[in-house]
Amino acid sequence: MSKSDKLQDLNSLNPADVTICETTQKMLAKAHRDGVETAFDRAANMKACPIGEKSACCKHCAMGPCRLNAKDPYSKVGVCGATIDTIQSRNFARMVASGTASHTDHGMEMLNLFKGVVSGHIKDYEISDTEKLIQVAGELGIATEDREVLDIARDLCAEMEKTYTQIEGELPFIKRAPKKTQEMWREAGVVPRGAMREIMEITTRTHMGMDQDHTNLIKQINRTALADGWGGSMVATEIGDMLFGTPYPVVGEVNMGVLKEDEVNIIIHGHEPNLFDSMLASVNDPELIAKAQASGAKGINLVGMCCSGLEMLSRRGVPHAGNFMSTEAILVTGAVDAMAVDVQCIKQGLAKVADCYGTKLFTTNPRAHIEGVPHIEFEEDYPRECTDTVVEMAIKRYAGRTAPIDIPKRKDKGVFGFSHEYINYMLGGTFRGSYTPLNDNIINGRIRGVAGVVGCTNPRVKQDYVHVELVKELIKNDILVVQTGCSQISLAKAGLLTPEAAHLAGPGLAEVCETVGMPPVLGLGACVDNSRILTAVCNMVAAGGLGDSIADLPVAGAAPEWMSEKAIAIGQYFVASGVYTIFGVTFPIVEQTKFYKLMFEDLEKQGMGKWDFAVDPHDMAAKMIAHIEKKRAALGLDK
Ligand code: XCC
Ligand code: SF4
Repeated sequence: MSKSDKLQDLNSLNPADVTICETTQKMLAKAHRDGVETAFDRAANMKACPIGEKSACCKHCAMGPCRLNAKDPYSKVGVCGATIDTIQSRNFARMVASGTASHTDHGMEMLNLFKGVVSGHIKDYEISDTEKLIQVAGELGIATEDREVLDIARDLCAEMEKTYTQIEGELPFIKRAPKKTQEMWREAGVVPRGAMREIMEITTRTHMGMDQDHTNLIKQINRTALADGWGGSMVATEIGDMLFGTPYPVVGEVNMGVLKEDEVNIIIHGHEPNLFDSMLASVNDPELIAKAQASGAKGINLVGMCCSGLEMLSRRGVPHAGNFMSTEAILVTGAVDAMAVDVQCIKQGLAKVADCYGTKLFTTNPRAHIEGVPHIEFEEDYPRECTDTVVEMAIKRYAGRTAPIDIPKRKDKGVFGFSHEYINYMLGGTFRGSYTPLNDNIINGRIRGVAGVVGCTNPRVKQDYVHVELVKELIKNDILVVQTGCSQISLAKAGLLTPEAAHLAGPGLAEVCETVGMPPVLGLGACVDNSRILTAVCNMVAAGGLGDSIADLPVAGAAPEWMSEKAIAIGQYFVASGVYTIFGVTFPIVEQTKFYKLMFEDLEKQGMGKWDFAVDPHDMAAKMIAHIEKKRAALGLDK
């Protein structure tokens, strides 16, 4: 294709059709003028495969690959005889395996870091929340009275390590769930032992010629997913809090306007908070600041993107430049001097865009290199070696900036950092024994229920649009919304993470928000912090008056623009924990199959939640509201 053909092709995509994010629109238009392609263009040019989209194909062995008919799913079987239900459940299982592996691997890295800090050989980080450490240790049955913090911490490391390595028994954090939920899991045979074991077992059970009954495989799907939510993710969140501090509300700025034309701009994009924390130390180093100034910059401006950015926004108020579908677009500003990435959700396409605009892109994690992108390994024993180098390279790029700079001016403010502890404090007081204000307000109907709206953005739907419309509709109907991940940035850009947004809420929720001074939409952090939602629902059950298992609560979850396997694992652990969960975009199971019915209807009969699907945000809201009202009726509220 010649350059002019390519420009023509790029210009056929109208930015306003693919995103409601004003700054991303501007940068996409600029990218087109510059002849630069992004994932939005590629999505438009790559039609999703209709068979793969519905998960109606299998390539688990060389007798295939086998393609079944997604329109007439029982008309064919694979060469081995595998039915549509076997093929779909195996594919789904592998998505859960990969998603769970991602969060548990992240959690295990956090545990290794924590172990290094506790043993004293890692010196660049320290325990910053001992209160949390003692509380979690106590919860896991570790003696805490009259003991040194480091002693308790050593026992806590050993206990939390079981999350990964235990071969028999139950994951430590299973204890946190309501008794009835735990019993339901035991009865269904889905209590995870250790994440490594579950991921190993699910991988073998999906090999050719293994588990070919979706009603049996679902048990391992649930067990693996639960090892994510109540295992890897929960450990990552809790250790993150112990090391970097438990979040409490902080005002932060989001959107591309957080870049500064006259400063050295550095973006950290990824998932592990340690890289970001060390980068924060580097950019505050007087020597490096002096170097930046010597090169003509006013200073060094550090901003986040995606999940580690959310952790740092929640804990330290570090500005956040945008969510997953803005990571290429932001490079088009020409203002990003360096972007350092670690793990997960790093598009390979970033390399080319960075190259076009002279941004120095670095990978830092041994598990995630990108071909052709320089790698500066981040080592926890000497973290500053990596982060200082990135800063130096960014300063160099600043000094030699050649590309014209075009930073969209828009910045939005929001309140972030609602940990489950803070939600308790704000809306709970003492949550054991008598009802809390949160439960009271749900019981009296001022708040109808709670919805978690989380997850990615995806170029197959208009970026941010589904998130924003859905959340607006929910709060208008007096449903309190809690958020994690990229979704939270969508809503922050729309201004809904501010107390002033209370006027968009229904009268009941608005009254509660105004009394407490809180936004109707609460940002809880990164995707691993979905575990905070699990803990919050446990607290709601413990506070009383709303039934005795998670499945009894008037709550619902949604990932309206999901794209990753991690999102599928998260959805599955919410379903297995008792939460109605609805996804948008597309769903990787053919309707009218037995596996679909199992996921969308039958799990609920076992005391779990269930899956649902809708593309349109208003349909999605209506379904979530209907579910919440159904649960209210079952609890005998509003009589
Ligand atoms: Fe990735 Fe965590 Fe999805 Fe965002 S929400 S696109 S998984 S960065 Ni987690
Ligand atoms: Fe085909 Fe069966 Fe092999 Fe899958 S496992 S590719 S369905 S023959």
